Amino acid sequence: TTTPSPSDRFTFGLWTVGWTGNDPFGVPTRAELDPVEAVHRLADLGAYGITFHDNDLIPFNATASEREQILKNFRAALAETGLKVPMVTTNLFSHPVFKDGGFTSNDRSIRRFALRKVMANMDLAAEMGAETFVMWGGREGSEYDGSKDFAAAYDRMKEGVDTVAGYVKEKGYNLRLALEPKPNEPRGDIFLPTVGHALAFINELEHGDIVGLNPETGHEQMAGLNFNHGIAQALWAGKLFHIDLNGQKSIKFDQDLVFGHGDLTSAFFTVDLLENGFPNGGPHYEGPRHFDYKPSRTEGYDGVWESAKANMSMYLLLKERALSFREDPEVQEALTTSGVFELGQPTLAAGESTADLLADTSSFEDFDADKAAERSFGFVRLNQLALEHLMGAR
Ligand code: 3MF
Ligand code: MG
Ligand code: MG
Ligand code: MG
Repeated sequence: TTTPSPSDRFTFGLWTVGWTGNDPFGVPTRAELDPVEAVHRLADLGAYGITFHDNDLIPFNATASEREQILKNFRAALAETGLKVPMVTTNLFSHPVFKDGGFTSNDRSIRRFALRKVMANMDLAAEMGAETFVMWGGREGSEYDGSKDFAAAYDRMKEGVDTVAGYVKEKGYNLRLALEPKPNEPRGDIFLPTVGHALAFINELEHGDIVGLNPETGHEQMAGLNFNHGIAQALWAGKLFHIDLNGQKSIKFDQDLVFGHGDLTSAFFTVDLLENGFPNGGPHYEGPRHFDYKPSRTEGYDGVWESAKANMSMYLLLKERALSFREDPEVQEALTTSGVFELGQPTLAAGESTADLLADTSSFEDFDADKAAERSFGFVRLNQLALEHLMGAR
């Protein structure tokens, strides 16, 4: 079935369906969307939750009483629909004060303001029952290599993330932080440009135990990288805390297309990994299926809701296709022929030492490399089977 229900755990950013279509070359093409309406519409479509940046909901300059009124209406809509808020994130990129970044701005007073803005938003996230707190540092970066001390920038990034992660622990909040890598846009080059960079950074943190990743399909693809390699490494490292699913067609600006409307074959294998896990077992993704896309600015609100539906339909169709792929006995046989299950076997025997390996002449002295090189792995046949399942031909 391609009819979504809350048990599918689909979530949407308020800024996705709420994007009014402004881009660097044009003004909005749609009217503002009331967050209360967004909650109702998404709930009607079968979504599980909604996520937001502080300023998607509460304007930057809102007074305390305006803030209370907005939150009151939003909470009432959540209560009425049962929609959850599993993730909250902070806008450290729209206001001009952040034009040189938040945690890594060259201006110390701006860095202190950014920390306070994030901490205030963590209080809200905890109150909303969110479990994940995403941090996308879109303005943390540079256009000119001489404009910043890169080592100091990473010191300040570490200081910032450790400070707010330490705050979560002090407060006893049930929140984990998820860093979202992106190679560029809006900055010419953004710090922590890929999943790999972010994983290495987390290893340097004091509070890295509660810091993981929120990789986005299009962001890895903008860097020419394979999204599935990225999320697999994050999962393997126990760091896939959250995910931003969308569509991107090759290396260009951040398109934020509907999930599956970019590289469809890659999307098939994303869903296969999220739903079916690794062929040899291992860590499984447990979080929400979060869409971070933009309804094209050619669309009116009819098209906005069609596109929201399309994300969930694409996911469910791909899930159905991925299950049929894994269940096909011919595929299982092809996986075996291709050695996919052999890779799950440790290279050394249990307890085998390097001395034992050296003593095993079959591993080297008597190993016939030319003979082993004759093996045909059958990867093309395996991929053809995947594509036939993807196209519904099987
Ligand atoms: C930008 C993004 C961001 C992040 C968000 C955190 C505006 O390309 O992807 O969306 O996803 O800030 O969730
Ligand atoms: Mg993005
Ligand atoms: Mg994107
Ligand atoms: Mg994103």
